[in-house]
Amino acid sequence: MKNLEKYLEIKAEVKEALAAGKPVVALESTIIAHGMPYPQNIETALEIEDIIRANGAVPATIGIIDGKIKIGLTKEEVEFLGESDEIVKVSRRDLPVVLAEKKHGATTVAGTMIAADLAGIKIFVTGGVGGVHRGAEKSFDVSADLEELKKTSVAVIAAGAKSILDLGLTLEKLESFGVPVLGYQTEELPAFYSRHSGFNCDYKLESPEHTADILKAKWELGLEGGVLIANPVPEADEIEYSVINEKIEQALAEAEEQGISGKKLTPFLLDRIKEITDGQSLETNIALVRNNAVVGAKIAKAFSN
Ligand code: PSU
Ligand code: MN
Repeated sequence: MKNLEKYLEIKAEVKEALAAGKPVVALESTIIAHGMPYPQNIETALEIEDIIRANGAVPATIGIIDGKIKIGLTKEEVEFLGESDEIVKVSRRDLPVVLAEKKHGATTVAGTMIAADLAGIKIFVTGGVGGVHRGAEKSFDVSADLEELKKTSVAVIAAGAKSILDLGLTLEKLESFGVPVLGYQTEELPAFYSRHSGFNCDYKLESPEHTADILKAKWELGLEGGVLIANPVPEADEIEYSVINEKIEQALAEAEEQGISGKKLTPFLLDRIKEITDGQSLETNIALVRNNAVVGAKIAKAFSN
């Protein structure tokens, strides 16, 4: 690729691991800048890196500083993205502008998949992916994350999709796009805060090795595109679907009243749900990301063998 170094900087530790074929796990930064409040955003981001390390892989948190995509942020850079109000939420359409104008950016699932793929990282851990929003038949609000899963060959480990989305329509889109939705030791699609959604995954993953075999089969065949690995929140940390659904409906109604749409919608909903649940949704969010980090590191290890 032409001039890649102009736009991309890989941290030494990550570069060495990639060169040696060691397991590396990509992490996103929208969750830091726009998905969680300060200071839990920074604490969680740093803790997740430690969890990845403790499970035998090298973490690469991805973000944009001064118009450069950083594959592996320093602690100071994570803190900066978590503290500043000047961070652009960067999906595919935002990337060229933020790089050319030398701005700071936090990458979404789509933005992080693009960057990870450019760096040669195949395994990516996050909390939740974007999808088809409820009411999308009117608003047309479908996350660019889904289009990215269609074309970019990175495996995304998430706790399913949040019920701020229309899960049924999200699954239909992923099916059309040829994206396997794989339940990690579950048949049911988890719904982020809750382990249950009433929808099924396409297939059940038994182990990290089983997962790695499927990823290899897909990409060695040249079947381009991502895979969604849905890993349910631990039972002790879940919020029952019926309980959280009521809060979500309240937050959605407020968003509509206030005319909130586009890239602001997901952060608004996350923040309101946290307030409405007295912080309980944030606790659950942190717990599920931790759990995804453990599973993601194990999958990265199996995949690199
Ligand atoms: N879901 C969460 N937390 C998040 C996001 C989603 O529970 O922080 C972020 C991710 O970065 C995801 C993005 O890629 O929101 C989707 O935004 P949108 O719906 O605007 O595409
Ligand atoms: Mn959207």
